[in-house]
Amino acid sequence: MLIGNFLRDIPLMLCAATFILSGCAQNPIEKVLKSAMSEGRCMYGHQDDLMYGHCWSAVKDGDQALERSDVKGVCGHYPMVLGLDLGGIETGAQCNLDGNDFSLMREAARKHVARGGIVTLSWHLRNPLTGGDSWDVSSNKAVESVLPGGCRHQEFNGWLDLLCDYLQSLDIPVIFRPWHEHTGSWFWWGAGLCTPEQYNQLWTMTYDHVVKERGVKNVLWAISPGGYPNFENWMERYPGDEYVDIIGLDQYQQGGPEEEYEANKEAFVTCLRSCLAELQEQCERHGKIMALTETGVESIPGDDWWTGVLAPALKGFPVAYVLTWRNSDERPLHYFGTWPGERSADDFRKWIESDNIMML
Ligand code: BMA
Repeated sequence: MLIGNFLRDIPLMLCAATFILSGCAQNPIEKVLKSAMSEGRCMYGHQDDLMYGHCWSAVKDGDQALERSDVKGVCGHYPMVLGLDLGGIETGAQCNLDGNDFSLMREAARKHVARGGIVTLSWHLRNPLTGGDSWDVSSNKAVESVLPGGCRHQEFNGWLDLLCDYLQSLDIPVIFRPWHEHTGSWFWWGAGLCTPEQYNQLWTMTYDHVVKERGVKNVLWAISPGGYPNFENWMERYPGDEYVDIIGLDQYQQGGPEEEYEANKEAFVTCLRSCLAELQEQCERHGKIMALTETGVESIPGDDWWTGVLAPALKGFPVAYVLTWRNSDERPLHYFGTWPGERSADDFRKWIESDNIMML
């Protein structure tokens, strides 16, 4: 069943308004996510949904209306959760790493919340030591360099200040999901590039700067291990319950030709289910919100990904939201959500109807 009516949105809007006016510490998103979990409902999210999509771009067209959405084009509803990325905010750039103008992103975030939705922000920031991007893993000293006593510590505090300026300028409650997929080694803060202590210190230093020093209170903090975490020890890289509100997971199905996709579907469902079971255990133990913070399969090589893969993977887990990654406007095969005319569009509609998925 779709929930898109105005009445349903009033509580979140009122909450957001009260929150903005009072500057109170209670983030209203928390309540909404927790009720979704307890009611066994899941929200759908899509990265950059209002900014651009398959072969169109509000950014390039300077479209301030921000009404277009691939997802809405398919089912008549916006996704409940809008993902945006802050990569580039740390350098004072006008646009993020994917070419999104930060001012337009602010508009999109506010508009989305005014419509009753939830915004989540990831951060693919530059490598502070090498000057490369997030994926520059050429040095295992990058994390160490930004910690107290490190050669980039001062400069990094300046990066955090630019981040805080932007978070404060939003004037809406958001989810912030920094230092993600840290159980893999493809980002400079990844497992192979720093010790668990350094990772945890990176997180607490970020949190203390943002929350305690700068007083940014409009943020729920989400941590998300990624890939196929080694569950024996992944909680070594966890800063502590007082620094985290949501524990998520980023996990993708391998793309490729349809035959391969068909052949590995079942194994992916099994793998994702076993990871979600671990995640659920930790979320329950630590009293945290559970989410599938990133997922998808590039180019969706089958007609039934939503009901045939995602739905069976999620079945029975109290996942507050699931977010599929972006539909690039520039790379026609780099999409993880559906769009009008895309082969799984019918199946997407079926999924949100039959699985009681929350949309706007
Ligand atoms: C990755 C890809 C990149 C993009 C990055 C940050 O998964 O989509 O093209 O720059 O996310 O959005």
